[in-house]
Amino acid sequence: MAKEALIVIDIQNDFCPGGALAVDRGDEVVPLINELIRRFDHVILTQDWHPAGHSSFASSHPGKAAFETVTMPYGEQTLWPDHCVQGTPGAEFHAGLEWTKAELVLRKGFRKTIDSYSAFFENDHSTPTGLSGYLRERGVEKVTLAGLATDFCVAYSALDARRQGFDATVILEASRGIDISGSVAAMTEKMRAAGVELV
Ligand code: VGL
Ligand code: ZN
Repeated sequence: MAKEALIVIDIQNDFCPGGALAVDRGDEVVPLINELIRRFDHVILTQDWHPAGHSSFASSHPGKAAFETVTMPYGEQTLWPDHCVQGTPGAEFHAGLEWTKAELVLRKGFRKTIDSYSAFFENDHSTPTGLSGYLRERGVEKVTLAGLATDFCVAYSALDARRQGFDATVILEASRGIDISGSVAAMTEKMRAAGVELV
């Protein structure tokens, strides 16, 4: 049987109710993800991890508001409220997440000039995080993903997993979306078309 890993995406305070970029009912997934963590032999967590003044923050673009877009050298970038700033409480994992079993915590979005939704590549789609190499070297062929947010970090990670030749399953019940003008439906369809198993 193919070696499998669970990738838990961005279960951080800022993406939960009360956080800077709260995903509606984001905290509801925590018990489900804890159950998944117990079930899997190999667990990886991602952590959105931005320096203060990151280029994806609307506050870094005078005259721009959160959820507007700007054109970066690498393409269109949605702007966000300041969130998941390195070392702040908002960047910490949700207190209820039973994450200590994790073999790897992969931080992303730490370069000031480029955002990274995907656990595999930054938003230029070419700068690798190293995750593909880590998984391959350890013989992992199949990844199961869940977390926040369905339409951004979960979807981008699942699409890149397929691009990198891994089998990929997304547990929708253990994920929640931000949903900017239909982005959950659009990204769900993209994942389906790319051969991501949606359950
Ligand atoms: C995310 C927007 C900005 C996510 C991270 O985890 O989906 N979304 N940074
Ligand atoms: Zn972010």
